[in-house]
Amino acid sequence: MATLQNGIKHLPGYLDRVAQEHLVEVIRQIVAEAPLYVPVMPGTGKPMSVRMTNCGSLGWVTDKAQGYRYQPIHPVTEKPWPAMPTELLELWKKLAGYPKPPEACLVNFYADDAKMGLHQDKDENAFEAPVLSISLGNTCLFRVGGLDRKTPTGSFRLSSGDIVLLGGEGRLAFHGVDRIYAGTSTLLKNGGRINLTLRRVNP
Ligand SMILES: O=C(O)CCC(=O)C(=O)O
Ligand SMILES: [Mn+2]
Repeated sequence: MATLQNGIKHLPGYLDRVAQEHLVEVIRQIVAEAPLYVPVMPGTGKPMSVRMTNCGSLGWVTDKAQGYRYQPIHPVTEKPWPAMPTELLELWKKLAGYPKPPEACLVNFYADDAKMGLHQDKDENAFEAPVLSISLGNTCLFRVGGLDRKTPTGSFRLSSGDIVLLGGEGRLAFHGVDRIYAGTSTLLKNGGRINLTLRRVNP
């Protein structure tokens, strides 16, 4: 395990291939019930390149009019999000060091040309809890900075099965995904990358 700037933790290869394949199957079932949709930026309405869905009692959503927020229903189907799978609850219990379970799991799907700009995860009211991030599929270049957008950033690769914990001082660190490296994993038949982030929203 590597502890990076601000105490951010990187656990390379935490999930073995069997566990990764199982999680992909679990996510396929979630996506069948709660389809991936194209999120748009608040204000401008500019579409993001990542497609999203959620599971858990709350899901992170964004749209032009109401912006970033958590809500209990899918913005397109207007149905409650699928339940948080036990596999994810178990990972949180082992790694998060926080007594309450995560309420939201944001599922991000990156096609090989998708990316995510530098941002903070700050729409939660429970910064004492970490954000636990799981990478599946193609490798990405992940960028992390400090608590200020101007703090110099560093970047490293996240591969399939890696876990990152944004916790402690690093909970509000700026981070983003600069690029996906096509063809670096055989986990997802059509390429791309899945990222799952487990979040506690209420203290
Ligand atoms: O894809 C990743 O590794 C990070 C995703 C992320 O930062 C987010 O969804 O807030
Ligand atoms: Mn984030």
